[in-house]
Amino acid sequence: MNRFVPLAHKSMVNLAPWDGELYFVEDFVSREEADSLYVLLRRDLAWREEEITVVGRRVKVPRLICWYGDAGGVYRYSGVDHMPLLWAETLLTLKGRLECFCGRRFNSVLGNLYRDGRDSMGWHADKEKELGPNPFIASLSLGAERLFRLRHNKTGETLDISLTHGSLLLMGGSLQHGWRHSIPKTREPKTGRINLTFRTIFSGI
Ligand SMILES: O=C(O)CCC(=O)C(=O)O
Repeated sequence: MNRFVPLAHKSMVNLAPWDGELYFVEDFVSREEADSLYVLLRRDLAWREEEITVVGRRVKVPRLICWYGDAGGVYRYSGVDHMPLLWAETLLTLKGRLECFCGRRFNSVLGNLYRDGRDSMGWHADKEKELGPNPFIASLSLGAERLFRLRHNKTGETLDISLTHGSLLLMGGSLQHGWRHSIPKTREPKTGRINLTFRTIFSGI
């Protein structure tokens, strides 16, 4: 069983009642650091609009994205191949810190920029074959607080977590098989939010 227990943090509570592991660290980075990371990453990362095909129609993804990582780590989702840009310095530093914290290696990061409350992410699970049998994902949030909603595939039970500025969410074990997750649109006035999901791509799977 590919059960994940963060090496230095065995006391963290698994928030998933079953089928997987979900840990939340509210202040992974301090408010001051989160403020400056947000400004730097919003300005410097290569944010771009993406289009995907949904029932034969081209539609714009409701957020901006960017993809960085080791050379060769191609990742396919929503029918689109994502070729990584080579690591930006700030992302590499964050990756190192997350690797120490989690006791895991990452070789890529997907960035999502939600410009306001109209930007969102639909229901999905991160279980593409390139992520291995039980994907482990470290997800850092910067900027406006947004709701992260999980729904269990069989029972329909939902779990809500408020992803705050500077917080870290860890997803592991069978979570991506038992649950789907989303960032719903909101009518509340929201400023921008950056989310970075550090992942491990297993090439050649
Ligand atoms: O923005 C978030 O916190 C969620 C990101 C996410 O679900 C993903 O990148 O797969």
